[in-house]
Amino acid sequence: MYTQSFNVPDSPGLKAVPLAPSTENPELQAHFDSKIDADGKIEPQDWMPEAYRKTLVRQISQHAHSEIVGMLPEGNWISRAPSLKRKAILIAKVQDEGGHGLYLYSAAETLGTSREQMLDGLHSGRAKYSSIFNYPTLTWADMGVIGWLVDGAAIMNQIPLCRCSYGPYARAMVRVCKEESFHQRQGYEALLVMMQGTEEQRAMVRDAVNRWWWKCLAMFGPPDADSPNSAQGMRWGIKRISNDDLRQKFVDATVPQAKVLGVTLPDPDLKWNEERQHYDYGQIDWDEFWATVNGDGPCNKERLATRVKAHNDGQWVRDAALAYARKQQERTMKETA
Ligand code: FAQ
Repeated sequence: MYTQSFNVPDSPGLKAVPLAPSTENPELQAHFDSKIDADGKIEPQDWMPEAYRKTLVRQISQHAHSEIVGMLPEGNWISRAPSLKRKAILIAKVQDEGGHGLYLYSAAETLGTSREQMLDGLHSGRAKYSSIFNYPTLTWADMGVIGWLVDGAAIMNQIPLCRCSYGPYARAMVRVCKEESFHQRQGYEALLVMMQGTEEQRAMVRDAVNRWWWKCLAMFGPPDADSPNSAQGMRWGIKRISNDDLRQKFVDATVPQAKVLGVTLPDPDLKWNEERQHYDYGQIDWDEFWATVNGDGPCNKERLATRVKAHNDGQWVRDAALAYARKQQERTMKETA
């Protein structure tokens, strides 16, 4: 549904930033720059500027945290799914999100940061994760809407990341996007079924769409003009399409889907602009977005406390796995001695 060709042109406006001159090693820097300019891939063993490494660790670890915190709003509904079929689908989806977190932590580890460091950043509240997971899931219709809109927005943002300049991140994203595509379709299908059901079910879907629509538009990040990381991220080939351009693509793709579903998106300013060949849409509440990103959303505290508890409760599993690995290593060393 959201498939974008991998050769969609990059956002033009943000590519003009010159590469920052390196004080580290001009020769290696020149080699790095030429690889980026030729749209090549940077691999873990390659030299890279420290700022590039830091930016990637920031973005990939935030992305990983989003995937695992993102398991929580839907995880809450596994025990309340309306049928065995829906329960099996939801369990599979939530497990997939956990898997995405693991690929992404592994990709970030190739940049020299440890999983412990990243998790410490999350658990202490220093690291960010996507704003969208700080909202509550009030009814079963929220499961469908998360699949349709949240996964839909995630795919729109992540397809260009399959072409990201850092090899391990780009490769991880290919599989992630395939799985997100299934997530999006299962959500949309669940909503289609509800819309063909009772009036009560239709009302539930409309209410969920109304609550999630604007939050999903904010997922793409601040407007380009207020996005401190975009220009450099685009120059390095990490980001390929700007926050605003992705948001617009999402709106354009979603409006026809809403029509098929039979729901109205909660925006009186949403209308087709013949001249721009895009939908115009209304103002996003950026104050609410920043309050949520900075820890004051409706569920921030609950989400973080749940993650910290899960981590602490799992300590014995990590201890046991390490003890087992040590034992295996000692045995191998004895056998080879
Ligand atoms: N929430 O300068 P920019 C999913 C922060 S995965 C929180 O534009 P950048 C799957 C940003 O980090 C969803 N913070 O930053 C799923 C930066 O702060 P910093 C996650 C946000 O990096 C579905 C500051 O604002 N996807 O949904 C948000 O160039 C269902 C300034 O922003 C990814 O992480 C936000 N929405 O662009 C799972 C994709 N937006 O770090 C379960 C990878 C911005 O300077 C269930 N990430 N900020 O302190 C990206 O593509 C980029 O990092 C952006 C932000 C586009 C998110």
